[in-house]
Amino acid sequence: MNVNLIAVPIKYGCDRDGAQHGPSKLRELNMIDIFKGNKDIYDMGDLFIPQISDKDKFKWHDNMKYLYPIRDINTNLAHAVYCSLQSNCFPFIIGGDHSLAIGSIAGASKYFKDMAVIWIDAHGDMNDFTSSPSGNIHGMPLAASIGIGHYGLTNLYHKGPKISPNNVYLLGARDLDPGEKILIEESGLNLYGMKEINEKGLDIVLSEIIEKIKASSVDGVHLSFDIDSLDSSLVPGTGTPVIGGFDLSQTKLIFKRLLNEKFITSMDLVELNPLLDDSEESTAKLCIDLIDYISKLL
Ligand code: DIR
Ligand code: MN
Ligand code: MN
Ligand code: MN
Repeated sequence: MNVNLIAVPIKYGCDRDGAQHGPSKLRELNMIDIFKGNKDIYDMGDLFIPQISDKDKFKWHDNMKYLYPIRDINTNLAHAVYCSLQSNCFPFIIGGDHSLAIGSIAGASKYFKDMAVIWIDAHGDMNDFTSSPSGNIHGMPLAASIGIGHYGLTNLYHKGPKISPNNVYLLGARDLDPGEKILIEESGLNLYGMKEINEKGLDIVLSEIIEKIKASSVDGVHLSFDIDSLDSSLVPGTGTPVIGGFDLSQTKLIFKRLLNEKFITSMDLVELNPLLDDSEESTAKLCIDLIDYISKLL
């Protein structure tokens, strides 16, 4: 399978300077050559991100920062992902912040009849503009994809909900906002929080997810990977690190088990912030290590 690398240097969803430099840092550390060592890839370049002044962040909504720029960027991303799938390629989207998953999922869900999403994250990303404590849209993409939130995001690229909550698997969550917990509960999505993973064992949880997906009628699976799902000690270079996350071998186990099934049809890797990274650039290097590992399995 040929990979389409689509880089999205966006920070508007996290409202934190540095997230826009994720793609350039990974390019500097030879991401493309590492991909090429494992797969045939087309580097589709960086998606265009317009410059918006800080002062304008609430111009479009009073609790959603940079709403219309994020909507427009994601509409373009959605089309890039859709075109990539149409040409029988695997879209691999590099962030940038997690708001870009709205576009990835909008594009992929137009191509597939019925799609599952595996969301690996310390957070739920299930806020809407009423529950969000921050106004940051990177805390809202999963909600938007199932049809909760502002119409500008829920109707992005094609009308209506992109995925159904019973086809959503949220893995690794350990920092949920109060309103977000209610939305998760009401939606009925499949939640595998860190507490449950530690009790049951990751391998067993992964088997459960794999069985459920295989038993469902989906024809595509999007994997959305937020690097803050890893333990905070391993990812200083991300905007919202949380203790009690996956270690490196657990992370690799997740990719190995899921990618070995050959049902994953697109993926995101998001939330690297090189400006927050340590002097060894350990978070960026960890991303490179994961990209090498993942691309061997695609
Ligand atoms: C928080 C943080 N729940 C918010 N979300 C993050 O702002 O909505 N998601 N960091 O990855
Ligand atoms: Mn996230
Ligand atoms: Mn569809
Ligand atoms: Mn997160």
